[in-house]
Amino acid sequence: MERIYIGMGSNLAAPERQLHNAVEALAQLPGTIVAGVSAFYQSDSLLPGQPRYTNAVAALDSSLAPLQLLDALQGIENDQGRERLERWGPRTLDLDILLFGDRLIDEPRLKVPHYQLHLRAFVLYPLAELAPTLRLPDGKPLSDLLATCPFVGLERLHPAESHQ
Ligand code: ROI
Repeated sequence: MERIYIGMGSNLAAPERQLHNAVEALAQLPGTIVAGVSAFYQSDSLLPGQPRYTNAVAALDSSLAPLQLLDALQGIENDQGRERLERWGPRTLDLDILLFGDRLIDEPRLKVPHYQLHLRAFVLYPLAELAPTLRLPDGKPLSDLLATCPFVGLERLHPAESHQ
């Protein structure tokens, strides 16, 4: 079993519902346990002209291999109606592998740690809720990344609003 962190995002078709359904689907994956889910956070899209996003992070303990997990995540995205019309387009569900144990993965389909992890407040703050003392595979503490990525424009939803 390895500890894996998944970034989840949605900005279409009832985003909070999409994230809930995603957590349920993650819990059904073979050899996988959902060890925790952060609060949900809303923020403007990094690209103008899109609806606001709801984001969260899930912690998994899984015996799936990285590409098996990637395939499974893409299956969940597709099951929840994801249409790949344009890169960076609005989406019902985005599931990204942020961290996979201490692994460094550099394959055409999968780069881990996620290449924009350090830039995205909507990933770092929910991740820190689940794992405040986490270190990245290079030994850098997550708290260093938080220090250079201000909590700006993020709205943390009350758990009652998130977990409906
Ligand atoms: N913006 C926010 N706030 N959250 C996302 O998950 C997100 N995902 C994207 C782009 C369009 C870059 N912007 C985002 O892919």
